[in-house]
Amino acid sequence: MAEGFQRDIQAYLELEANINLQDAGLRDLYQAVSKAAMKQIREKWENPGSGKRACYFSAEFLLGRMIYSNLLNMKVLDSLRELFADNGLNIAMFEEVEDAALGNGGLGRLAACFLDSAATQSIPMDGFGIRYRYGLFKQYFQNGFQREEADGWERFGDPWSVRREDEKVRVEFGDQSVYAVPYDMPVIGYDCAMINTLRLWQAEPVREFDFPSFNEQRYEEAFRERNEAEMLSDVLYPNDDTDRGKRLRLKQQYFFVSASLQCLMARYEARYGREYSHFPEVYAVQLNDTHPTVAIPELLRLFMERGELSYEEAFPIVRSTFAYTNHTIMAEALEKWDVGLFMSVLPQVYPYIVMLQNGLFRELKSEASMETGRYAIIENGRLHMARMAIYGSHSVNGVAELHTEILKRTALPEWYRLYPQRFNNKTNGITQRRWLALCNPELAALITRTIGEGWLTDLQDLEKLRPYGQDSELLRQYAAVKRQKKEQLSSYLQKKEGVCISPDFMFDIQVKRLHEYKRQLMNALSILDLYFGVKDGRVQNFYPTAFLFGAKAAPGYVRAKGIIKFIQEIALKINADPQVQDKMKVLFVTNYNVSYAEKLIPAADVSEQISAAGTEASGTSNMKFMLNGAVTLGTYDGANIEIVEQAGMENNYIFGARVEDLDRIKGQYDPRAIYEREPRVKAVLDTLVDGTFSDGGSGVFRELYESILYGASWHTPDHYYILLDLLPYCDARMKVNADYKDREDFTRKCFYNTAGAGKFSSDRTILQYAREIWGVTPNLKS
Ligand code: NTF
Ligand code: PLP
Repeated sequence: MAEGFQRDIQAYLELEANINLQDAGLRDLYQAVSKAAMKQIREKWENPGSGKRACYFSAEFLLGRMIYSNLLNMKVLDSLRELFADNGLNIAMFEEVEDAALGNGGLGRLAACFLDSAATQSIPMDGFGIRYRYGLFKQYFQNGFQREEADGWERFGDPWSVRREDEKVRVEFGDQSVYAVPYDMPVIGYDCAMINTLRLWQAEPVREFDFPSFNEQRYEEAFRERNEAEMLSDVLYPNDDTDRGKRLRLKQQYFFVSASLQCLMARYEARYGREYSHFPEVYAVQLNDTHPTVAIPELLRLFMERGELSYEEAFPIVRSTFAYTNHTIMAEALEKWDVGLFMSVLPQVYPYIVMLQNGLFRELKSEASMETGRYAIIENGRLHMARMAIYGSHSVNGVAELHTEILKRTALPEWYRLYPQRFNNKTNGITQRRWLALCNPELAALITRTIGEGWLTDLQDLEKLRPYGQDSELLRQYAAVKRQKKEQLSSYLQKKEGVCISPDFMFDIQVKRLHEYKRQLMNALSILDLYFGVKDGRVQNFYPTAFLFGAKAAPGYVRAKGIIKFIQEIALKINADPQVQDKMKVLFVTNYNVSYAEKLIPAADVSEQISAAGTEASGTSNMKFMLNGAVTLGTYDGANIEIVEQAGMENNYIFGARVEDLDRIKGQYDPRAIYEREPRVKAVLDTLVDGTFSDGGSGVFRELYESILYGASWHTPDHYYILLDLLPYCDARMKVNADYKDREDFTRKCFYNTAGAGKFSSDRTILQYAREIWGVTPNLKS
C-alpha cells in the first residue's frame, strides 16, 4: 500500500494542483495526502458485507483531527513521514488543520472512540449524525474572561468526506421541508480491518432560491428558504448537558434521525420490500443519550404508514431495534419537550407518541400495583424523552458500574422494577490508537519493545507489563519517556501560551468541560490554600508543581465563566509572586480540544478527577491519563472506581465523601459551619469577596461565594459539596506531593496505571455492545 500511496500523492498534486511536492502549500498537501489515502481504501469501503449492522445515532461526534489517525490506522504514517522528509517537509505541518469538533466533550468523544474501535474489531457499525458547519466554538481569553468565536473546521477543505447527492432525502416539519444530503466519511479500522461509514447529514433548501421574489427585488425573501434550511445544520449547540426547549435543537434532532431512518428503510426495502418483521435482524440502532430518541415514534410511524402495520405489529419491531444509553443523571440534563412546541414542529410524529403512551399504560395496567403517574411519557404538558427511550428500547445502559447502579437504585427505580432485564452496564472506554500510539509514540515504542505490538488491538496485553514493575532499567526508560513528553509540552506551552513551565516541575492537570459538578473551583481553592501555606511556612518541602487547566464553559453558563476568570486571576497572582516562583505555576490553556488533549495527557504526572461523588457518570479523560501513566487524584466516582480497582488503590489517591456518605448527610450539610470552623477554608473562600482578586466589576465572584455558602434560593447551598471535600482534597494533594519526591517509587505507581489500563479500551466496550445488546458478530472475513 505504501508505494501506491506515495505515488498517488504526487500524481494528485500534479494533476489537480499542477505543482510538485516540494513547492506545494499546506492546503494542497492536505488534500493530496487525504485523497491518496481515500483512494487506497475505496474498494474495501464500497463492499461493506451483508450481515446485521449496528447504527450509532448521535447528535455529536468529537472527531478531532483526522489525518494522522487515519494514516496511523492504514499503517502509512511512517511512509508519509519518509516521503515528506525526503522532500524537506515535515508532517507536523498538518497540526495547522483544524479539529473536526462536531461535539462538546465526553459524550461526543466517546462516539468517536467507538467508531475507531468498531472498525478495528471488524464490527459492522456506522455512525449517523449532523454535519455542523460550525462545530464547538473556539475559545480565547480577554482580560481573563472567556470569549467565543466560530469554528470553521473546513478551512482546509474536507477531503475525508464524500457527498452522496444521489442519496439525499426530504425531511418534513410542520412549517418547513428541507433536503438532507449525506456526507460519508470512511471509518478506517486499524490495519484496515474494516472500513465503516460515518454518515453526516447536511441541510439544504428544496428550492435553491425564489426567483419571483428576486425579480421583484425582495432579496431577503428570495433567500429565506435557503437560510432557514441551512440553519438546521449550521451550528452545534455548545452545552454539554442539554438545551431544553429550543425549537431549533428539536429540529436538528428530528432532521438527522428522520434522514437516517429513511436511509435504513430504503436499504431494507430493497431487500425485503414492505415486510418489516426482519428489520431488527438487519439493523440495531443505539441511541446516544436521548438526543435521537424521536427515532422511536418516527420508526413506528414509518412502519404503520408505509407498511400499514398495526400498532401491535409495529411496536415489538421498533423495540427490538432500539437500545438506549444514558450518560447523565443530572436533572437539568434530562430532556423534556413542551408538548405545544413539539406538536407545532412535528405534528405528524406526535400521534405516535400518544400511541406509545397508551401502549405503556396498557402494559402497566396488566401488571398489578403499578401506578401510571411516574411513568407517563406525556406529563403536565411535557414529553419526557428518557421515559420514551426506556419504553421504546430493549436495552438501557449506563456507562460505568456506579452509574448503572445509581440508575437502577436512585434515578430510575420504578423503571428498573418494571423492566429489570433491560438494564445493563457498559463501562466506557477509549481507543488506544489515538490515545497512546498516536499521541505518545515514545511510550508506544517502549511498550512494543517490551511486550510486542498486540496491545494495539488487544489492550489487555498491557497486563504483560506488570512483572516489569520491579525492573528498574525499564522504569528508568519509562520515566525518561514521561520526561520527554513534559519537555515537548513545555516548549509547546511556551510557544502557544507564552508561559514558561519547567519540565522539572510535577505536572498536575485538570482538563474537561467547565462544570460546577466537576469542581474546578475546588481545585482552584486548594491551589490557593497551598499558596498561602507555602508563603507562611505551614507547607514545607513542597515539590515544585505546575497546575494546568483546560476547559470550555458553555457561553451562557455565567458561573462556569466566573470560575475561569477566578482561575486566571489566581494564575496571574501566583505566577507573578517571586516568593513562590520556583515552587508553583498556574496556567489555564487556551481552547482545550482533542488535539490539545493529545499533548497534555501524555505529559501529566497527576490526573485530576475530582467530581462530587455520584455526579460524573463515567469520565473518559481519566482513562486516557491512566493509560499514559498518570496517577489519579480523584473522588470515588464514575469510572475512577474501576480505575483504582485495576491499577491498585495504593497507586492512586482517592479522597473525599462517597455516594453513601453524601446520601447520609444530605439535608444536613452545612457549609457555613465548615467555613466558620476551618480558618484555612475561610481564608481561601474569602478571596472571592475581600478584594484579593478582581472580577472586573461583574459581581460573578461574589455570586460564586454565595452559591457555595448559601446557594441560590431554589437550591441547597453548595450543591456539589466543595467545602466538605476541600480539606481532604488538600491533604491528598500533599500526600501526592510528598510521594512524588521518591522518583522511582512514584514512577512505579504510574507504570502500574499503564499496566492496569487494559480494561479501558473502547475495543472491549464496543465488543460488549455488539455481543450483549446488538447481536452483531465481528465480521472476521471482511
Ligand atoms: C457525559 N455526559 C458524562 O458526563 C461523562 O461522565 C461520560 O464519560 C460521557 O458522557 C460519556 O459517557 C454528557 O455529556 C451528557 F450529555 F449526557 F450530559
Ligand atoms: N473534551 C475533550 C477534548 C476530550 O478529549 C475529552 C476526553 O478525553 C473530554 C472532553 C471528556 O473529558 P472528561 O471525561 O474528563 O469529562
